[in-house]
Amino acid sequence: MGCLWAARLREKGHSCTLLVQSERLNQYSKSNLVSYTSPDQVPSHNTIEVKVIDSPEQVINNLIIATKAGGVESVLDTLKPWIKNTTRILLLQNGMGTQHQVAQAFPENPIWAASITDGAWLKSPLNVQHAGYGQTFIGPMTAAAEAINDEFYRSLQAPALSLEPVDNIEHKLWLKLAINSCVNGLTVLYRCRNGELLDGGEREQHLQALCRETAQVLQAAGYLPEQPLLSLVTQVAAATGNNYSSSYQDATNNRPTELAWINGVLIKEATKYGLDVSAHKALMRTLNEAY
Ligand code: KPL
Repeated sequence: MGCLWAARLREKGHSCTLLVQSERLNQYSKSNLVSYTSPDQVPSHNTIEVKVIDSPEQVINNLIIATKAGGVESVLDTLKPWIKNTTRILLLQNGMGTQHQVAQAFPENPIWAASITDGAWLKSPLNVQHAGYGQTFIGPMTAAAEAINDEFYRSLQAPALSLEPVDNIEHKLWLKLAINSCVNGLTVLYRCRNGELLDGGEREQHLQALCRETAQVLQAAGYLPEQPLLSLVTQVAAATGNNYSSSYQDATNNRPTELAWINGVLIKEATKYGLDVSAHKALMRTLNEAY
């Protein structure tokens, strides 16, 4: 996602520095070209500055954190000397938890969270394939963000990213979490594409069981969507049928998944309301043992 955003922001003419872990720096070519291929296979290339994360060398004015949820804390620890109270921080993580942690840790900063449905994958370092156009909802997490919301939103526009400001990002994050909690873990369990969960058999029944539990939690938390959750999840699995979910990609590339911030958060929320989420618990147990 970081590469997708960097490529699109550069295309718009924004200056942009990619901060990466030192051990990954040698993967990037000396030309520092970021390549983007649109969903309809139109390529574009832009130069980009790449630096090691612990040496941005100057105070950061605008920071987009595009790591997985599990990486946010250490990124902020590393970058702390370069963050001032006015640094604008945009969080792109899946799931829930990190957004509130960051807002608590930097209460004076303008902080926004995004909920993203674009599909993207890296063909190679700095070479991103935009797999499917999606929607990005962006909403403020702190009062300082609310105060400059319109200006921030206007400055972010970039080609091929469909951005929409929302007042209640929490609602969007919960809805995305709900969909991901039903789809992502199952694609890891059955080692399949999103669409292959709709098999009219065991996988689909498993999906339905997760959806039933998730819908109860959404209802208790006050975030039930207008459309029944099962039909929404089925629609997303079908529309992204050829994609491998982000959790599947993480698991098969031996990276930690974000399921603790997705199903883990759902299970914690269910406990608050005394709701039975045994299908989610069983799924997490199986995956934690397997991965
Ligand atoms: O958001 C996704 C993800 O993979 O994390 C879905 C909607 C499941 C699309 O792949």
